[in-house]
Order: sequence, then structure tokens, then C-alpha cells
Amino acid sequence: MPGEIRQTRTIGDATASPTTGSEPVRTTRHDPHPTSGASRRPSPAEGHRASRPASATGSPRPQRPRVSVVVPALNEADNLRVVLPELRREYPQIHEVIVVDGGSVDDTVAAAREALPGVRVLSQTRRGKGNALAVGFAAVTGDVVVMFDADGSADPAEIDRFVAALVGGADVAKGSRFRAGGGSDDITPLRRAGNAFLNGTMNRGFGTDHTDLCYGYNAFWADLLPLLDLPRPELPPRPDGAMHWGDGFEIETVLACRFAAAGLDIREVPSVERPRIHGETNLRTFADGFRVLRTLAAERRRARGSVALRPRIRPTRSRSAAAS
Ligand SMILES: Nc1nc2c(ncn2[C@@H]2O[C@H](COP(=O)(O)OP(=O)(O)O)[C@@H](O)[C@H]2O)c(=O)[nH]1
Ligand SMILES: [Mg+2]
Repeated sequence: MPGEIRQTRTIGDATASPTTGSEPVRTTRHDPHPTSGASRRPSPAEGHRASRPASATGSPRPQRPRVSVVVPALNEADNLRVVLPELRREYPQIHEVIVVDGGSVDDTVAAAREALPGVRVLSQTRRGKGNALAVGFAAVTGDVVVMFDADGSADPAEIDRFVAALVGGADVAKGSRFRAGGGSDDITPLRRAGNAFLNGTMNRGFGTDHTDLCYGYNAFWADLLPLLDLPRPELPPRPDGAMHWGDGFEIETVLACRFAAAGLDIREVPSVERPRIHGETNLRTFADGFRVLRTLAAERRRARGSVALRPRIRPTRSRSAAAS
């Protein structure tokens, strides 16, 4: 049955971060679930990248993966001027940084290019953070994808920790503010309570052991992208103005559910969320929280292989939409 826990363990320093030494990393493996379209890209044969077997499908994965960082950005010029140089400083071995602009009305695009020469800047094709990430994911050329917010809340010094978990055998390294060693200077009490409730709902529905469902700092092997089956970037916007399923802030939940349903090795990595530097969140606590709840119901039905739920979602006129 999808979602049933087969094995849960806490990994000590063997797979922990080179930067943190003994940070525990939680592992949950679910029963494998057939996922149509799941496939792994062959690892390019490059001399400097020795291969090791992958735990999910048996395909080789590199010991020293090329890391692609995908940064969704909506009106984040002031933040990107700080965040992108810090990213390069803290993780100089980065393979590529892909900033996906959501039609910003500030200087986001110019600021990204100035702050990080060589950055790839893409425009999202519809609206919503989920669509921005899907556009970025589709353009990734590295072995590992790191999801990285533009607002200064993600600490680039933690990338090592995520990559270490993946190289140590995880398919997915999921950031958690609520594991020992994690924390948040950004989350409000209301959002913390909502996240805890949604997290519990996820765990009951999918047999997972997650502690932080709605967190945007995560990493995974790029060869898993096909199984995610996200709304394709080239799909036109829906005529009724509603978002495609997965285009909005429910994206983290969609990813978590699909990873869990696929029976992957998901390890939580303690992460400290820093405060947003400039500006305000685009997330609307109640509307987006409700959308996440609906996502859990829809994804559970999808995972069970029942008749696909066709969620009818009212247009969410987020600040993102208003701005674009
Ligand atoms: N491209 C794009 N980025 C978005 C959109 N909505 C949010 N983001 C980005 O997603 C990241 C997280 O959004 P934020 O508003 O900080 O939400 P929070 O972290 O949940 O409070 C930030 O980098 C935002 O700029 C969107 O519609 N399009
Ligand atoms: Mg934020």
C-alpha cells in the first residue's frame, strides 16, 4: 500500500553534513509504488564524477553531483542583491543558478544578472510559485536540484548538508525547521500551528514521518523529475483563471506527496529559516493553507490510484498575480 512505512531510521554522522558533523538526518522509506513514467536520466560519463548505485531505481548517481539551484523570485530585487552573492560565496562549486521570475515589477531580472554574472534567468509561463519551480526544474542540467527561496530565508551554507544526505543514499533531502538543529526566525505562530496540522494530516495519509510539510528548502536528484509529473510549463493558463494543480503554493505539498507515493528514501535535514530580508511574504495563510489541505486529499486519492480527483480551485489572486 502506498505510503506505508517500511523503514524509519535516524542516521548519524555517516550521512550527515560535512559542515555539521553529527546532525541527525531522519530517513523514511515507503513501500515502492508503481509510478508511470518514472525514469532516471543516465549519468553523464565524466571522469571526475565517480558513480554509486542509486537506492530508488538502481541507476548510477555521482558521488560529486553537479548542483543546480532553482530560485523562484517575485519582486525580490533587493533580496537577490544580497542572496545571490552569498550563494556563490558559500557554495562556490555550484553548477548553475536558475532564477525564475514571476513577472516582477521591480528590477528582479536586472538585479539577478548584476548580482551573479552567469546566472540563468527564466520567465515563468503562468502564475504561482509552483509554476515558477516547474519552469526552473525543466531547465536544470545538473544532477541535484536545490529549491531555494529568493527572500534571504534559505541559508546557502546548508546546501552541503542537503547534498550530503543525497550522496549518502537519500533520494530526497527535505528541509525541516522542526528537527533538532533546525529552527525558524520567519514563521508566525499561526503558520506554525497550521503547518503542524497539515503535517499531521500528511503523515496519517501517506504513512510518512515528516515534521515540516510546508517548507520550501528541499533538494532531490534531478533524475526524479519525470515521476513528479508537474503541470508542464508550456500548458496555457486555464481559461477560467484558475491555477493548474501544482502551480500555486501547494507545490511543496505536491512534491512531498508524490515523492512519498513513489516509495522514495526521504530524509529530513535540519534547517534554520532566516527572516525575509526585504518585503513581505506572498503567501496568504488561510487561503493557501486550505489549498494545501485540498492538495493532501487530492494527492492521497491519486496515490491510491483511484479516479483522479479533479480539484476545482478558485483563482487565487495572490500578490503575485496582482503584481504581474
Ligand atoms: N516566480 C515566482 N516566485 C514566487 C511566486 N510566489 C512566491 N515566489 C517566490 O517564492 C519564494 C517564497 O515566497 P514567499 O512569499 O517568501 O513565501 P513564504 O516563504 O512561504 O513566506 C520567494 O522567493 C518568492 O519570491 C510567484 O508567483 N512566482
Ligand atoms: Mg519566504
